[in-house]
Amino acid sequence: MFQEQADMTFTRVDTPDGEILISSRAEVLESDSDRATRELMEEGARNRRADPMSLDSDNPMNLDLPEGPQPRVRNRTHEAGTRVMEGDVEVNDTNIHPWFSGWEEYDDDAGRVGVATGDGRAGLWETSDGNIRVGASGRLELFGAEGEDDSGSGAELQGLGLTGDAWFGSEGFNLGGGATALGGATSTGRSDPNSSGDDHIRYGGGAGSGFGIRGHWGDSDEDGAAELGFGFDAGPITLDVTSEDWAGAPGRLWDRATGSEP
Ligand SMILES: [Ca+2]
Ligand SMILES: [Ca+2]
Repeated sequence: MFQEQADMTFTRVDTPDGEILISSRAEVLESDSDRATRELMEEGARNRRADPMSLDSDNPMNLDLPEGPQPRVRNRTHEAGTRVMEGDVEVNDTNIHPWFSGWEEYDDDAGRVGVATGDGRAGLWETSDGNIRVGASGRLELFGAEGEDDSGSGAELQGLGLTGDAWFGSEGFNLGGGATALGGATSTGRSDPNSSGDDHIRYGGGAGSGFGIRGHWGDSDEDGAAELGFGFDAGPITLDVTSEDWAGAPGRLWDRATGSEP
């Protein structure tokens, strides 16, 4: 519904010839939204006068929009919650990210569980941990679950999955791919920001085949001591080992095995 108000003004004018003229003038009172629209159009007109060549069909008003395509707010790896039958291809100025979820429960801290999931990345992107990666990675799976506690101990399970990675990042690199009918891995270790002697091991296997090599040099507990290590997939076997202090690792492993860990 559109409402308009007007002020009417009547003016009497006595001419030198003795005539009396009555003039009337109607002034339409502008609503807030009308004023905003008028100001927008005036700004567009000013900009077009200042730079006539800059007019384009995406921005006919020629307003001062930020440069380039804008990243979408919704980002699957940065948002906790439940998703049922969702999918999209997100594109921003550094990467393309196609994904779909049949059903998925995702939590940045606790982990995720999903049925029918596809997730791809290509370009340059930031992970939910704040690491920067360049390259490509992809994953298609009918069932997948993974979880990890604060210490870095956790478990993962995958059923009917395909993965591929070719990326280099601030926390390591990953090159390889594989197909899994049913596979799982478990991890144990310590991740303590008050200790620069943490170790971590992840190992697993299953019915499947893949080949991959990985390097690790991230600092996930942000204590200034990088967790250096390596990993590989060979056929049905997967293994990753990292340590903040490889020289002291044998002693700590001995302490842990004998139950004398401090
Ligand atoms: Ca540490
Ligand atoms: Ca560290």
